[in-house]
Amino acid sequence: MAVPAAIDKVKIIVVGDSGVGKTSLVQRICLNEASTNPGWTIGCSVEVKLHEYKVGTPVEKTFFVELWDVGGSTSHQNSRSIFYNPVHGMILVHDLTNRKSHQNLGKWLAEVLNRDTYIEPNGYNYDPEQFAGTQIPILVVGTKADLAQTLRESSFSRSSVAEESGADEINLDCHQIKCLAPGSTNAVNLSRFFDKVIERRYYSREVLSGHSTPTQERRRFLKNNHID
Ligand SMILES: Nc1nc2c(ncn2[C@@H]2O[C@H](COP(=O)(O)OP(=O)(O)O)[C@@H](O)[C@H]2O)c(=O)[nH]1
Ligand SMILES: [Mg+2]
Repeated sequence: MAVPAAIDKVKIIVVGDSGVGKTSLVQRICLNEASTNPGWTIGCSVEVKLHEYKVGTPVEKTFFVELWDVGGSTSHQNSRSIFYNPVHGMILVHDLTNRKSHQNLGKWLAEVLNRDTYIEPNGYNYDPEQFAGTQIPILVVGTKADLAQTLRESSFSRSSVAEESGADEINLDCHQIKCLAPGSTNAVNLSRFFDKVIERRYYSREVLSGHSTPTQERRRFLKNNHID
């Protein structure tokens, strides 16, 4: 089999409150393991996964998917934005047993989408209307499904931020080897999300007619949503 000279890649940012399971999730996706004690993420760590775009179709192609696991502590809020450019996709992670972590997803979304605008610390204005139908594909992941089931805390209903941003959503237990087993609903949804990110980055009409900067992207987004 011919090995491609260069493999195109996409960059996906993984954000969410500290302790929700971002590192565990990234390790599960990229290494199919999740240590029970992943350690504190300082700054940012990146794992890479080879993904078959549109597998089984004539346009099938291999891509690198980079998952940027960004430390969630508030003390790093000012420096985090350097990791947000460029961003082709976003995974918003919350802990199903921690309601607050779910409520904070809007803040994370705003922080990444406002990456080229200076915003006062803690001054994120999450306006669901503004972010409805954002151009960047988003996946909302609820972790600790194992604990949520025993605690009976999880509603497992579609989360509001997923609804408002048009995001896909999966819930899982990062410690469970089978949680992303090939062919499972979670694995199919994750793969579909990666396809969407690649499609938007490499195959959308705007991209084929020339690259757009984050500022242009944001302007177009605001225009599409009739916000001046
Ligand atoms: N029971 C359970 N524990 C989890 C799950 N995901 C993560 N954890 C644990 O939650 C803690 C924080 O996880 P970590 O990946 O470091 O979170 P991060 O700060 O968002 O990167 C660790 O002790 C993990 O082992 C899960 O799905 N189920
Ligand atoms: Mg971490």
